[in-house]
Amino acid sequence: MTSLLIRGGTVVNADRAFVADVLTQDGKIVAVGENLTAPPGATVVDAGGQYVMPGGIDPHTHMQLPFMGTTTMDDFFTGTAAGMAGGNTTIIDFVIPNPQQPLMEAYTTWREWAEKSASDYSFHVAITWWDETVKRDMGTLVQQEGVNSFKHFMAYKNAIMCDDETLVNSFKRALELGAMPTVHAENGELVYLLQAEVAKMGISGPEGHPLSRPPMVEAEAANRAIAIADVLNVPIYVVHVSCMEAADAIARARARGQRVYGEVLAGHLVLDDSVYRHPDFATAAAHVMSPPFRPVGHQEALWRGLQSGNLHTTATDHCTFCAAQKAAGKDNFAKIPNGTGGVEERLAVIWDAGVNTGRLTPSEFVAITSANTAKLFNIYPQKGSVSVGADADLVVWDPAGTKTLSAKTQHSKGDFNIFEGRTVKGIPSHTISQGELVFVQGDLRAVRGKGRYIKRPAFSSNFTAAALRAEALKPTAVKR
Ligand code: URQ
Ligand code: ZN
Ligand code: ZN
Repeated sequence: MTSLLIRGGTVVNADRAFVADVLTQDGKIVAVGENLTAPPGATVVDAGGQYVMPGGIDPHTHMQLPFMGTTTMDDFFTGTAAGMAGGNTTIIDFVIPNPQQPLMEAYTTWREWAEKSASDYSFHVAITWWDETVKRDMGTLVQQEGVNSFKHFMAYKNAIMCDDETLVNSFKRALELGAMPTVHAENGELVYLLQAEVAKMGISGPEGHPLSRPPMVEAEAANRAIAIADVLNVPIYVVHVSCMEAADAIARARARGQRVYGEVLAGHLVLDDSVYRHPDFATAAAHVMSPPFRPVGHQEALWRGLQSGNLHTTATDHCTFCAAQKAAGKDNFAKIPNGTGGVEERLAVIWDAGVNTGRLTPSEFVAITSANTAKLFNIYPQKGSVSVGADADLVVWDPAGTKTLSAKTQHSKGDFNIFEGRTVKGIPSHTISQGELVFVQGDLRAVRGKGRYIKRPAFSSNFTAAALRAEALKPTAVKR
């Protein structure tokens, strides 16, 4: 039996913080309380002066993703290992079928790739095309494979973009199944046209990237996806909300009582679009991701969205390409593989910029880095909570510890760090995954293949109620 006692810390859950010891046995939390006794042979961690929080859950990563003619630098082992070095203990990644590829075939491929994961993982499945077999496979994925979320890329025309017909059919199917539709909200037709327009202006460098994807390109798609979800009466989760216009669209819908949820990337909270005007191509290209980092002002709107409860989770969209890969777009910014890293840095960046500045309490930090994701994707309190019966996925957080973030010291296989040079105060001293110490004072002890696939049950009650309400609201035939 593997026992671990975390002694003398302050436990922080999304609802409250309190002084307590935490005892885990065989990968589960078995006791949370004061003055717990360590069973014989138990490992004891001194958490004095530190916080004991649920391990981070990153709901948006792309490990080993084939994209834009290449494949990301981090695979499921290196990416999850890097996450654990930063206090992250679960990722929700993406199965992204090619158009016309059977969903179950893509799902099987990604499951095989993820076998090497060091920490627990789960999958959203992207809907990149539509026919009756897609509808059938969505049912199989929900009812047999524990998938309860389906992603829709409204951008990336001529690749994985889905049109309104696919959005409508898939959202409706998600409601039937009790699954959450999620969207990458950018109008791919506008992006395609603007990329050509910017190129015609003679702009080929990375500074062209944000010019081809202004905030309104995101806001239009967010509003459209929210409206479709409203008409169909299905909840919706908007990934990487990057601008005030999209955040406002979510806030307006929520004010009308619509179930809309928003995700924010750590990068969008602290970086701005000046990165694209860096004179060095490699540096500017390293920041090319979509939606782009925005002009100063949008960052504060995102923080306020998190503080107000109109935005709910944080993620990284960890999708790392090295300089040689990014150089594919040397003469045409539209060819620069889109993606940046962050799975190791998310918690420390958000603690430093959020809690240390007073924007967030420690409990709000736990909510937006772990608990809310667990709740929205139906794995709470197995994940996202320091409570008896929950998985022993924990991070011991040293609020006085400091670190300067750098590609030189990161564990990701990427060769760039979008937080390069940022000194943060508040870092993990210990990460515990499945009750095992996997990161101790800088020593990463990730084990290849130790991670488990986490099934996420379909929602039943609230979705069913929504479906019933939609039925009840159907206009009855006028009796003449
Ligand atoms: O769009 C995404 O989320 C994937 C393809 C990662 N790349 C990115 O730029 N966000
Ligand atoms: Zn995206
Ligand atoms: Zn993504």
